[in-house]
Amino acid sequence: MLRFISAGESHGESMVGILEGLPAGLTIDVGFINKELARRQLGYGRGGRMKIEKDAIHILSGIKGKKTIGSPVSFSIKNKDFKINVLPSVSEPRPGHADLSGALKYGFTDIRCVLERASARETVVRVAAGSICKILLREFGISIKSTRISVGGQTSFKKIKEIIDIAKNKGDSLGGVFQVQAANVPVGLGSYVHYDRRLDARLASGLMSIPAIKAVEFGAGFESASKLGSEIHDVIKHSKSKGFYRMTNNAGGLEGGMSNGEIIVARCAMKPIATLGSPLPSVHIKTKKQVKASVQRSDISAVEAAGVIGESMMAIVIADAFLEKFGSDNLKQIKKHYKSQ
Ligand code: EPS
Repeated sequence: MLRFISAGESHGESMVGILEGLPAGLTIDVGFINKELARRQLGYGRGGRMKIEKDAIHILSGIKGKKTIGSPVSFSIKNKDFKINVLPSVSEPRPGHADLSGALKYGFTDIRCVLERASARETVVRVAAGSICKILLREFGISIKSTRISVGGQTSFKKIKEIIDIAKNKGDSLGGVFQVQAANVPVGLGSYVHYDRRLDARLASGLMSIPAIKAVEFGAGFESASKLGSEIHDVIKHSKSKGFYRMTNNAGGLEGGMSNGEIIVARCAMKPIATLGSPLPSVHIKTKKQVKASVQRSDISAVEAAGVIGESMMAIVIADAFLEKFGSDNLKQIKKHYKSQ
């Protein structure tokens, strides 16, 4: 079993991760991890923080030379904007953010205690862990990529830039839709026997856990609900070169909670970022008087970055399911198991 845990506050000293359950003998390419971290920082509409940070992984354990040794891989990513102890307290919860529910849950009157951890800065750790999982998966030809489908309902980059600029000038924000897909995933990852072993459920959970994601669908997803069975189910074929395959991929590579050998396709809907330059009405956490929500430095839109994070969550979940099926303690053995399928 692959386990992953993160720690760190947005303006704390460092973001930290532990990835446990990797086989021994995997060569870790730090340059690749840093490139993936840089991809998470990109996209039109990002805020000032991305100009401050140049995220880079510092591996602390689990690797000797360049290879994994089976022990937990722990790592940190420094926050250049480390200033948590001098930042002012926050009393005006932002609608759409973790601010209010988080403060009520933990009994805080300073919302900063919530927003520091609820920040999307945490996703830098997911991308670091996800890129390590991608390194494992590419040993078996599995590749994962993402595409921005739309921002604020627009699909052309020209229009997207325009509406992001307008939103920025108005002190507003935008969400969007991105797609994540995994190619060359072998048949039978996940399982139909229990709810918590289903690959679709595990992928949905991983993707839904990305901050601001409000919907996840696979393949034809919501559209399939209005179709006939004969229109939507992917006809099965067989050829000598391809083996079993499907004529279409409305199932998004997932049937019965398992990978079916086709490309796994997920789409995620991201709500607009909760911090607004022209804030919505809110209520002061102590006085209970009507106020404007707090304004924190933030992105206007971050759909492309969310796509990179989606790739990472998909990589972590698929790597876990892959190790379940072919797993063992070292890469050589896994390759033997994989070949013998
Ligand atoms: C982010 C870091 C944050 C925000 C943004 C994404 O840093 P700061 O709060 O210092 O600007 O830019 O986070 C949010 C949108 C959020 O709601 O917290 C990052 O590293 O991606």
